[in-house]
Amino acid sequence: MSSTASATAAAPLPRRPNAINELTLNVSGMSCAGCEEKIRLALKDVPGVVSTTASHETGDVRVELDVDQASVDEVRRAIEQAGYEVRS
Ligand SMILES: [Cu+2]
Repeated sequence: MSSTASATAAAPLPRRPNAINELTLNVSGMSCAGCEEKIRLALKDVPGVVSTTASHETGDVRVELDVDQASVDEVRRAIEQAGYEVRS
């Protein structure tokens, strides 16, 4: 009389909603639409970056990023490597 019933029903994994976060940085040194484009291109290659919106008028760079993959430090470094200064 052996009971081999397994009572370990797999608990449903907690589903992470696509963890995308938005980050806004203030960047100095942008003076025209070409600068905005340069920053967008620089961030395109950073892992986890989903999209970038830059404005040379306000100096704001808004980055949508997948927090599972992206690191804020890498985002800042990419902007600095493109020749701009991240103020905040
Ligand atoms: Cu420019």
